[in-house]
Amino acid sequence: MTLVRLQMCIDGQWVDALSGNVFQSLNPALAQPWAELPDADEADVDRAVQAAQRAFESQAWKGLTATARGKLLRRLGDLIGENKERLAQLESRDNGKLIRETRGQVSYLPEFFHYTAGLADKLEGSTLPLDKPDMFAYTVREPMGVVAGIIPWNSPLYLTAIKLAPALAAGNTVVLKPSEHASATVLELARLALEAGIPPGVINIVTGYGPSTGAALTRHPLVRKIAFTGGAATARHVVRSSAENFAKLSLELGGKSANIIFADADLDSAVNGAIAGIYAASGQSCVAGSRLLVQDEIFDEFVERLIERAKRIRIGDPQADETEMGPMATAQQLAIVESLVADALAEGARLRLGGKRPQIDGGGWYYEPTLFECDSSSMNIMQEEVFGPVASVMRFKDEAHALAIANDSSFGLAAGIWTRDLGRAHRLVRDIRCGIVWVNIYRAVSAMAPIGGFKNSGYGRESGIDSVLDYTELKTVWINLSQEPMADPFIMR
Ligand code: TXE
Repeated sequence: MTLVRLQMCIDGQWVDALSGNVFQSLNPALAQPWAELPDADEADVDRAVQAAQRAFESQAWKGLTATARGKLLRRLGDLIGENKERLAQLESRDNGKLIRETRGQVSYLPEFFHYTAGLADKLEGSTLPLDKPDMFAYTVREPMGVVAGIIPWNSPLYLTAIKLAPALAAGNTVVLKPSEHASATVLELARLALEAGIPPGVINIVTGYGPSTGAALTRHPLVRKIAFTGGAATARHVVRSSAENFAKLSLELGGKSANIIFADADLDSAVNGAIAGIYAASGQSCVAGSRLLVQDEIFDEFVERLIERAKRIRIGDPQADETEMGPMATAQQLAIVESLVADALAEGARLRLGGKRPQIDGGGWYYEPTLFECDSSSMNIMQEEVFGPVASVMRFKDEAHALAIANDSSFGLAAGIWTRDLGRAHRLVRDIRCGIVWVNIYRAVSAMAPIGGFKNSGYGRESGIDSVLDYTELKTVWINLSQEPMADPFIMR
């Protein structure tokens, strides 16, 4: 099969790596390479960062009013909308995500650009009510400079959009490093950005592996901010790299989110919420509701209904309209899932569903929807992120018990609460230690709603107004209003 040859985007040009080295991107449904991309090294990364720095200082970008920047972002959002089917198909092919899901995500993508476009000219400073009558002081929000975006493979377009849109709205320039497993749609975004009129050099994409290309980018001395989404082990490398020049960081690192179902919940909704939480996106979602906590009284009925629905999930070709669950995006991820399932069996978790690869033609990296029943929250399968279609379910007695299990995690990204009792919902919302809580819904997202975690799920927030502020520096300006000359500093008064 002939491979599609892709190039990376530096300074508005489509280029190969200076070394000429390439790597392959694989189609997860077939476990076959479909594209070849430049394998960027330190010299390529330096070229991209230098281009971003030049663009940052250029009149073509810096000279634009914030309103004009907002218009460019709005145009980019429109172009994404016009190209949504092509982008959805491409992402599905590149990372094995269901076409239904990529269509849904890409259709909503313009909203992120439109929303942040509107914020571009509303990044106001403030005047300060000083305790010094002869002084006037105010603050100004300024862009930071070159932003590095490190993107994972699970939702490349969405996870790029929530970094790119606020970074550009605030007037920064960016260098993005998509995952070596799924770079194609991020490259397409750069093409659309150029078409929208965003000046060359404002968005640069370098393709390649994490420890080489990614590390070269995160330790580059001109990078002022790093927005990272990925795993905790990699995040530790990124944090160390950022220490070189104290680049500001935001980290979104996944979780082991509790989805808590009380006996008074609408069970049909709760089953759908549990399925959406863990089997949608084949469980490869940072907010996956991978710990199902179910109240004693309804435990058996709930688990039975969940298994009955999960058994009917249609696994197969992610690009077919009828498919409900596609493959794992990478062979490595499939290996992680298999190894954590083996550990769970060894530690005595009871396998209620799945636990193996299904028989699917084509040789892709498929895994069955899997459910373990657990007796203790300290079991590995209740603590470790699987990042696959593997849920653990555990009973609880009452609200206090549910809360204790929910908070017994090193992660703190998200939680779901299913109940008709308003007081209980609010008590749990208050006491659960995590960044997103959904009540009687799961996995809802919006351009206006911040996403981010507590504890080992990382820090910083993406989406929403605060995410744009996170891409700015705050400058404080002092003006002396006095008509008197400034006093001699060595004469104490
Ligand atoms: O992620 P990595 P991996 C979790 C999930 C998964 C685990 C490992 O549990 O099983 O992480 O996945 C780049 N310097 N999540 O190994 O390594 C890499 O090239 C700079 C949760 O695929 O974190 C890619 O672009 N960059 C998550 C990006 O980091 C480096 C999504 C993410 O890859 C680098 C994905 C380095 N030294 C995985 N090494 C979520 N929060 O949604 C790698 N990279």
